Amino acid sequence: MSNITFTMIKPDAVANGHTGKVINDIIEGGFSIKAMKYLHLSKEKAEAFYGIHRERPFFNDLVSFMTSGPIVAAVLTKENAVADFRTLIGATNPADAAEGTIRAKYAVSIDANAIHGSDSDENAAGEASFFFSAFEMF
Ligand code: IDP
Ligand code: MG
Repeated sequence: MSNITFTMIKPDAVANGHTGKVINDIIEGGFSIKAMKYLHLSKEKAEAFYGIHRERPFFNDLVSFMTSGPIVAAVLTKENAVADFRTLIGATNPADAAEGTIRAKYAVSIDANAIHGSDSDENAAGEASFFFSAFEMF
């Protein structure tokens, strides 16, 4: 599964009208969309998705932000997908994100940072199957 990654266009980027531009950047970046959906996360689902961050001080703020509006979830494929997608989106804090990256262009702050990207092949597989059935990713 080293050629897949999982992404979410976060509520800030959707609310600020950046969905189309972000999808365009993803395609121009060489990624193929294997599955995509537009949805509004429940509190329960956001808490489960971010379970690995449960002990971090920003956990409650992260869950309330991620449930504040609709998101776009997608599974992407490309050679070296996880690392290349992290490069395309830029650093967690948009103030540190390299010029031209999705976070540098569209993020508002370290929490409202426009987009999620998986950090390992293992997490990419788990996150993709959290949102999509095997048949939706066919
Ligand atoms: P990543 O999204 O770049 O992988 P993580 O450290 O996995 O960053 O954090 C997950 C998400 O939690 C971030 O994308 C951001 O929305 C939020 N976050 C991370 N660090 C902070 C912080 O210090 N304050 C508030 N929110 C944060
Ligand atoms: Mg992360």
